[in-house]
Amino acid sequence: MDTPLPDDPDRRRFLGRVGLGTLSALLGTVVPFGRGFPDGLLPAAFAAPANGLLGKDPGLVVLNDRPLNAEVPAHLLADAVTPASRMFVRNNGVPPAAVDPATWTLTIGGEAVKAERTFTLAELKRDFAHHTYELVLECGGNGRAEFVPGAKGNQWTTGAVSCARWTGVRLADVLEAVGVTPEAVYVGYYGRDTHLSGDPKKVVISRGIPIAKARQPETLLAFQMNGEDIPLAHGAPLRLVAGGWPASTSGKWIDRLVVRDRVHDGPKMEGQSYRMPCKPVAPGAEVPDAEMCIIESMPVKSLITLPRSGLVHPDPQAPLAVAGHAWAGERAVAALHLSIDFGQTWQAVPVQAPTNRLAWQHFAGEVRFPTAGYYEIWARATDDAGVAQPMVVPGWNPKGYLNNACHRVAVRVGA
Ligand SMILES: Nc1nc2c(c(=O)[nH]1)N[C@H]1C(S)=C(S)[C@@H](COP(=O)(O)O)O[C@H]1N2
Ligand SMILES: [Mo]
Repeated sequence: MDTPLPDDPDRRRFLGRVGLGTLSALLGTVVPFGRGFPDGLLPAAFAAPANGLLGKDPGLVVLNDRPLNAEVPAHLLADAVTPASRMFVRNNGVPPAAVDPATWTLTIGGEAVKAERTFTLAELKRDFAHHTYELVLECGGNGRAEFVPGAKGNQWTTGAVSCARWTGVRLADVLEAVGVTPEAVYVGYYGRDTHLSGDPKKVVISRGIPIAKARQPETLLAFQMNGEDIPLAHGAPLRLVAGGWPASTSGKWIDRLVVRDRVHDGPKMEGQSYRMPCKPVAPGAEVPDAEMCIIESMPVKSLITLPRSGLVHPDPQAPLAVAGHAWAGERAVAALHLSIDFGQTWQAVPVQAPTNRLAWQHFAGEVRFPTAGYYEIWARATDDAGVAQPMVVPGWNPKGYLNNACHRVAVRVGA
């Protein structure tokens, strides 16, 4: 699928040296004539179909190239386990241009450790048991594009979600080895990306998770994704992975963790970032920071990956196969329903058990259409606490988080 980049002046203004640095980092190779690259020009590798050079499917849609952010059309997310080539990219700053696993270290400090300690990556791999889990990472802003009034930020539609197979050591085991005091409340991360301003002292993003989430068996310090070294774009050589929570809690390129005696207060933990109004507000309302609460587990959601929206289904008599994934943050998905009549009636389709807790679950079924014409297939997942996806965009909020409305695909039945 070709999704050409819109060629507007705003987009072109973003480019220049930082664009090239990112390009070089993502390509994993040098740009020999880089100094001659005209300032303000878009590296052609960011445009479909050439972004295959970046190890990405040409169908990924680049939303911003400084920092690089790209999402994945629903039909390209059909794999049971998301391959690197079909994984969305969300950067808040400039990724490190190169990482050296041989010299990489992770320092664990903060108020609530008995003594600060530094591990080499080799020590982490050698001294702690390895575990592998399939974990859903969904950006808190996935679905933002649908809020009215709109919210600033990347206009994600449905494609800022992945479920890869992560391998690493348990954060809990490493914290145990370091020695954590009873005052521990939160674990914050620091990564080695750099601020868009170019100021080396400015931290791009430093979020984290409560100590209970840090101690869950599935919370990993990961060094592999899908059985290979983590790709640079996704946090090589070491990444915190906290499945089921906003993916912003899964720090990339991490070299420092802090065990805090209070809620971590790094950049993008406070103010309005990754927070929802503690109580529902009217669309467009201004919400004081004190009334914004940190997002924890993500809500129940599903994605139809088959058929691709826009399909022409020539034979009205023939059933149409429908498949996709559903996930529910810390919860499991208990049921999945499809509708072809704009939500008037629903049919249940089977949902597989997850490979492990916090993995997405696959559904597959078929629908039959009574006559030729235009239809929409809607999918609605229900979690194991009985909470279902809303059919329309839920709870407006200032930053456009947590849109878990039913996914819809368009189908024309009949030639
Ligand atoms: N160091 C660092 N970690 C980060 C980010 C970042 O900008 N820098 N972005 C976060 C956000 S907002 C998301 S949604 C996920 C995206 O992960 P991905 O690019 O591997 O899909 O990484 C998170 N971890
Ligand atoms: Mo995100």
